[in-house]
Amino acid sequence: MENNLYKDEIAGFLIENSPEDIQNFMLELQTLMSYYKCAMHEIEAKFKVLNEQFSLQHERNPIESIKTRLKSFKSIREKLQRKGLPLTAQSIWDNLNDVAGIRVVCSFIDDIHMLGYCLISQDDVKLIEIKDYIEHPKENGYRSLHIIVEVPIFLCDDKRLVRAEVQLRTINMNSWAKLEHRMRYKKNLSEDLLLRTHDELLECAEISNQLDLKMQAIRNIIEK
Ligand code: 0O2
Repeated sequence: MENNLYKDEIAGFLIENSPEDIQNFMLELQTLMSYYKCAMHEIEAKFKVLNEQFSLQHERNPIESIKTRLKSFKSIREKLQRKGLPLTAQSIWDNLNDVAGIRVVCSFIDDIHMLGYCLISQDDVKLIEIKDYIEHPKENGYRSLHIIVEVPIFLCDDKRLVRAEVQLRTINMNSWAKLEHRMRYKKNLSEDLLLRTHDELLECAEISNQLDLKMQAIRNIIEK
């Protein structure tokens, strides 16, 4: 893990704190982040195994790509602030479920729920929460399956249970979300611009969903 992770951001933000406090916070944060990083590796490995096994049995890979990310310090700070919670390592550990993020992009809609189910059925994975934005898309058209899980990571002399957010999407859902994220999500756009782009983006999400459903139907025909 990089020693300088978040260093400048933290020093800039905790400007009124003593150098010792900042140093301690950074050390705690670094330990925490290394746990989150290990949890991401564990979960990524689980999906790679599932992909491998599925390709042996069905001669195709259900996973197009897997990406992992640690939440940025800015994002952590803003989320805690929004929830009225203190910015401490303990508070991050207790309250945030998405510091470790794993995004799994799947070939077909059915693969999403199949892979999600396989993950939460594993006996070292504890399901914390599911948000199914595929069954229930967000009002802007955002679709993805979000699963918060807790997995063990094994250290030399200890074991930690670490929470992480898994996002499962199709290629089309991912393209839409990436572009919407770049253009609109959490951007300070004017009310007018938000209004003017809302319906267009929603329409794009619907078209993208139609494509997913058609592709799924074609695959079902081929596999019968
Ligand atoms: P980033 O930059 O992707 O890391 P909660 O955790 O329940 O308090 P939260 O965080 O809104 O509330 O949870 P939710 O609904 O599970 O959404 C978390 C993540 O889903 C976001 O992460 C995005 O990655 C993605 N997401 C949710 N809604 C949208 C959306 O409308 N458009 C796009 N493009 N992505 C979305 P972060 O941490 O907010 O941002």
